[in-house]
Amino acid sequence: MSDRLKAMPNDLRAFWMPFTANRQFKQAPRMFVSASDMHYVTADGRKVLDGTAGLWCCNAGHTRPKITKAIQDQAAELDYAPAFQMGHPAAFEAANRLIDIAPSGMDHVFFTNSGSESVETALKMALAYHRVRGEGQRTRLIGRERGYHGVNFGGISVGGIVTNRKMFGTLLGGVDHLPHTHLPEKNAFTRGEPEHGANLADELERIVTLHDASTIAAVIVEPVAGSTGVLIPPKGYLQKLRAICDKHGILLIFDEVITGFGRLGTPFAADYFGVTPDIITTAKGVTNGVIPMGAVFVKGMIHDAFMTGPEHLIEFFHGYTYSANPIASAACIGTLDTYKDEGLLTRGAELAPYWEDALHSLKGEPHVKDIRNIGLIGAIELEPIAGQPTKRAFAAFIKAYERGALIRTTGDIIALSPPLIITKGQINELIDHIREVLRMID
Ligand code: PXG
Ligand code: PLP
Repeated sequence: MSDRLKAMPNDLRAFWMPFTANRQFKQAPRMFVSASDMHYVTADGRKVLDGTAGLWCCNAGHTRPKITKAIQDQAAELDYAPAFQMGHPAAFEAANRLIDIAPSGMDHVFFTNSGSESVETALKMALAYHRVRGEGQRTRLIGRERGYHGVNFGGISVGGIVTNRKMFGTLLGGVDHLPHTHLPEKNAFTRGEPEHGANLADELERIVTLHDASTIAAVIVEPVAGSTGVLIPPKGYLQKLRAICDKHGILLIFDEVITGFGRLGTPFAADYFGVTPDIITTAKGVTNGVIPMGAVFVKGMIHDAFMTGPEHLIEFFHGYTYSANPIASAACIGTLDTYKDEGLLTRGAELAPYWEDALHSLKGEPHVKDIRNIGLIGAIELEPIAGQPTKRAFAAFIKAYERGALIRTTGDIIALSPPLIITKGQINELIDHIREVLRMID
């Protein structure tokens, strides 16, 4: 990298940063200038252990050679090709490689550029699917409280995060929400899937009764809710959702933007829970976070329902300028090669018991009121400072960064999702940083 890009910029005003306290950041900027494997390097030359795989996306760690080379080679060979009515080989190769690792039956892929776009794509597919089959009255979409499905209008409508919704008008109509499954009184400090709460899936029956099944197109949930603090589904809950959807002809969409690509120790959360949805939305890990790309996986029956009518007509009026961009497609292939070479899609399963013990060793440390874990995901929920929610966890984030560990906080919850290449020694290091931080903060 050029020295110019490694230097601190002299003016931070122009860039309006996403999901950031801009004024606070610009007073004391935290800047990464390089990265490799499990570490970032800051502008002042410190190494920071990555406890969050960037933003849950760098599952293979940083600046991995096969991915870098794939991108470099592709950029020099074919930089861009029109995405509509034209193709290029890497796009088809990437799609084929993706369905090889997808749950059986998910045999077509639609490319997008982010998780948010994958969600919009899946919701539109669900509506159009019913319409092409002659059930165009199925227009309702069901999401869940505390769900995160990106930031576009469909996603925030089915999503359940108040701050992401309240400023933006009336959103999509015809949306209803399941209750979230977070029951701390009953399930605090559970290791893995909690015992209590499967009955919350029955709320879907209530919603179906209220609106009538014939009006409902799809249910969308994260198998494990990530953004709102790692809410793990109660045992049997997802199976129940699947059964209710089947009973009423409703499509089930799993939003696997975080859980996809090995995060739970299986390729997808659908594999982990043994529940196959009709559509899976992904992004992040599809290219190891290196180049924007998302992928929506669909069952054959959905794809095939569109493949009727005159063959010269476009079947699905949807797509992005950068759907299956050549460089993103190459990054995807390089990423899947890396996952395969290093067994990363299942490595989480080997590490999960060690990870679980390390996380739960924080029980009893100051402020800790719950600890949750599944695969290589963890959450440490802190008691908020009275009247100042989020402040305690944010203080932990800053202290951890200063000590040399990147963690992520949402509300007063510390969320962890390290790259799947983490070693046991690095797990200890990460947890020890957090232990020290918890003892330091107010
Ligand atoms: N669905 C789910 C389940 C997600 O977790 C999105 C959709 C949107 O993806 P894009 O690529 O449009 O950001 C996400 C993204 C966090 C955090 O710290 C989580 C996400 C993004 C950034 C931060 O919890 N999830
Ligand atoms: N806005 C305008 C004016 C456009 O011409 C286009 C695409 O051609 C878009 C938005 C959509 O952009 P994208 O395909 O990158 O999502």
